[in-house]
Amino acid sequence: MKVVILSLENTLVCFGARMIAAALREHGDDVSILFAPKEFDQPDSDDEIDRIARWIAEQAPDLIAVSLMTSHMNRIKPIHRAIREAVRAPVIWGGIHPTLCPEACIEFADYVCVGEGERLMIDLVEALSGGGDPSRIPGLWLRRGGEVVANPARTRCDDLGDLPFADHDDRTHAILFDGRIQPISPAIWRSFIPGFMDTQYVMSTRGCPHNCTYCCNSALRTVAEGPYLRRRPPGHFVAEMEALKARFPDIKAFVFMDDSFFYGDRAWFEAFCGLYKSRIDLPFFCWANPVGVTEERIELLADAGLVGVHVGLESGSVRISEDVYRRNVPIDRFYRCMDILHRYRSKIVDIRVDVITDNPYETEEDVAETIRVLSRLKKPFFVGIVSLIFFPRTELEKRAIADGLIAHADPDLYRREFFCYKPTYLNRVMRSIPMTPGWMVRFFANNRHMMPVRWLFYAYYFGYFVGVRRRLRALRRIVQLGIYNRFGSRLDPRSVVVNRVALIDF
Ligand code: B12
Ligand code: SF4
Repeated sequence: MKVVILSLENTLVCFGARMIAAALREHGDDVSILFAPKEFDQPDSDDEIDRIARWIAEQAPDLIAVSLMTSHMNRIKPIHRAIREAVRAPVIWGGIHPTLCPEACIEFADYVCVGEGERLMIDLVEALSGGGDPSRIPGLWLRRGGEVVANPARTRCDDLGDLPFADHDDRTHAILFDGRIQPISPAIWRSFIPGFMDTQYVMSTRGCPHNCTYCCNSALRTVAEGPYLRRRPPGHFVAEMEALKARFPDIKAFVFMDDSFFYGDRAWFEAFCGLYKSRIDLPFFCWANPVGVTEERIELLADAGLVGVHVGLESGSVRISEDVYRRNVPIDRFYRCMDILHRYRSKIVDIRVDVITDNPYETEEDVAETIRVLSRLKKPFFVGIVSLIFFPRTELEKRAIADGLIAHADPDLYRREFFCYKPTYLNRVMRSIPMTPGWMVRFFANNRHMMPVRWLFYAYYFGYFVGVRRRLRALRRIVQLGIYNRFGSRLDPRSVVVNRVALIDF
């Protein structure tokens, strides 16, 4: 069967679309992926929408599959209308948003996939091509006459080692880039990678051992039966990277996108690190919840090539962390995690602490407390600030609806970019932390009610921090990126990574 998959994500990572493509390809289907990456503030022009619909029609698909996050809902509607006008093939929507809000998606699509899609898509393709009846496929929602059929969820796949590797066959992929649909050239690929370093993204797990209220894991774990937290065998995970390295010889680093890479027994880490060192031997980055970061794990991973860890603090206020986010990360565990990472500073060059801001449950004092916690950390480190979005079906969304703060599925909530936090005084103080002495940060936060202190901070912030310093860094970035682009394939991966990290500007 001919299947066209459409992805609207703003990068080319797109694990969901690539996993569906890989499963169908293994099943013997003819699959193409169309990537249509855009930022939220870049609407699609009529011409672009028309090109997407025409390109899909030219492939003469038997089935059209669209992968969606909540934030893509505003973009997909006009595109979907145009596809409907151009092609008669049925349309299935899947991904995190259709999984969490199938009732909203079945108003548009013929089929909606709730949960993991690899096996469901094979069942659907078999039913559609063999004249079978798709109406009993577990996890599938569909419309029959005027009725919606909502099949019970499908049990999660419990052996990730059985799944094929994500699809990277660029010959069957196309991209909407510069207003037209074209093949993915190395130059286009690079323009989607921050810092222009050749990086590939992979995941060893599905699920997360934690259950923070603002995160989709709090909702996802309830949508299907079967084990929630699963990990690929080390050999399967490393073999995928080996295949990627062979296919993209210029790769300089891997990014492990696992929700929380740091969990599980020592045996997994030992086996993984041994294989990774001997077969891949490239720098890698990952994400961590502080409670999973132990000296034992860091020692093994740093030796295997770990160069960057993004640690979730989210809030330094005990009230917000415990009562609102239910993070179960005591502040002393966070400090211990940061101390461990700093002990491996010679190897781990990129330490980033993520915090959530713009939370209506937070008082100014809560934000100031987060700033104080960050101001006490040893430098250098970066702060990644994200603006709280109440994603649908999360525990925090339910609480905010009950408290009358928001309405469920308000499209305006999802139009916002994660990283565009409000330009408040305290958010700016937070942003300045990596480059500002701790005592000065605390002075600005503690005396925030005194006007002269605010003026002093703004003079420092706009004059030096975003003014002179920013321009100097921009200049340095232009020079270094020029060097990477010209000589990148000949440079040592670790030195590229270290230099690239120095260019990150939070
Ligand atoms: C890796 C990751 C990324 C990566 C890659 C995303 C990707 N899709 O590959 C990057 C860094 C690019 C990314 C970006 C963003 N992300 Co993100 N990301 C994740 C993360 C950690 C894992 C997702 C993943 O790839 N899982 C593995 C794959 C295989 O699973 P999957 O995508 O769910 O796909 C399966 C099913 O959903 C289904 N499926 C998927 N597509 C389709 C299509 C069809 C037709 C079918 C049948 C089935 C199907 O089958 C797949 C295989 O089983 C999740 C957290 C999580 N636990 O899900 C957050 C998460 C998805 N991200 C989130 C967000 C908010 C974002 C951003 C919007 C943040 C921002 N910058 O503002 C951006 C997207 C920006 C944009 N404009 O597109 C939210 C989404 C919330 C929501 N309700 O939409 C999540 C859930 C994290 C959270 N806050 O809770 N993300
Ligand atoms: S640790 Fe991170 S990924 Fe896991 S539930 Fe909490 S926020 Fe989500």
